[in-house]
Amino acid sequence: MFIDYTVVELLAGSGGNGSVHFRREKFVPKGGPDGGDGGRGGHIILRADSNLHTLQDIRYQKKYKAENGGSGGGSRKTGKNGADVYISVPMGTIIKKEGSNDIVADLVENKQSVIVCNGGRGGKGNLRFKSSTNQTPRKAQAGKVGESGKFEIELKILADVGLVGLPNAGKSTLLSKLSSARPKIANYPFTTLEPNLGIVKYGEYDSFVMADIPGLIEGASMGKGLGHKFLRHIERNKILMFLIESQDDNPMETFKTLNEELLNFNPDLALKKKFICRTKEDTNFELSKEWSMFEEEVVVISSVTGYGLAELVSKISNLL
Ligand SMILES: Nc1nc2c(ncn2[C@@H]2O[C@H](COP(=O)(O)OP(=O)(O)OP(=O)(O)O)[C@@H](O)[C@H]2O)c(=O)[nH]1
Ligand SMILES: [Mg+2]
Repeated sequence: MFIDYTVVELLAGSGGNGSVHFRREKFVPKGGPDGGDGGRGGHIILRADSNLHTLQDIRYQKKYKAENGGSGGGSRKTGKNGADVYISVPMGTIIKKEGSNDIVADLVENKQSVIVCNGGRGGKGNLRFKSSTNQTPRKAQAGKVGESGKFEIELKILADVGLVGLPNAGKSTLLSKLSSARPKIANYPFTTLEPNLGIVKYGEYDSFVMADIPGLIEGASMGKGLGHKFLRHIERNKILMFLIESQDDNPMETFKTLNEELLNFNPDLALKKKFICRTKEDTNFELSKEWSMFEEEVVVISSVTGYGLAELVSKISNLL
């Protein structure tokens, strides 16, 4: 299952208490203070893992608590630090404080990590309170409470190219032709129910990431069809590619519909590089490469015959 949103409660560990203790040895009649500091509470840390692609693994665990720090002891013994808790998430994960738009962290690189809740500091032991005027301090500090709170964890896919189109436009078929991804393909609308990612290799060593998003229909940004739930996943694509079938009688209208849904969702999407890809060329040979009524550039392809695919890949690589 593709899970891209969850809310969790995070509690870092509290610091251990400092110790009040005096040195007692047989032949040292008046040993001074030797109480050690408490240990730090465990942090809660989120870490990006390139092997993960959804928040599936963390959807059931709603609460995470890190260990408390140990108390300080006699003989200047410092308490043990509480163990940190690591939560692994996919790249593209954003963390916000619940109900606020302030982004605590945005994990975009593999192994990037961030402390979301800091463990509490350990309290100072009485050894630290010794001074010229107070040789026998009987006070120590309590450990600080760890940070805690409710956080929204949201995944916004990071892809180079996002495929946008009406249901059945041929998005998944294209992705399966260009990458090793194997999304479900069928001749009915809404075959794709969750985003699929594929890596498109070209040249000797180069590649880019393509995201196949469920089909959009008019009203998607208002919640119609499946579209709106997934629109957030094109916000961070570098290029948007609009797929429109060759048999479409009114491609201009289709383009406008798709574009409006995107802009209703997020006006900033207007700033993205975009171009149009007429699909299923094999079903309408009238379409020539040069033909265009759009301001945007147009590429014509057929995923069945392979027509135009090499040109499409080089176009995308040039744009990137
Ligand atoms: N003739 C022909 N058929 C194609 C081509 N590309 C896709 N199709 C067919 O079009 C239908 C829809 O293809 P999909 O790739 O599932 O379309 P989609 O855009 O992913 O559809 P949704 O996931 O429902 O939004 C399938 O029956 C495909 O076999 C093409 O280049 N030529
Ligand atoms: Mg599909």
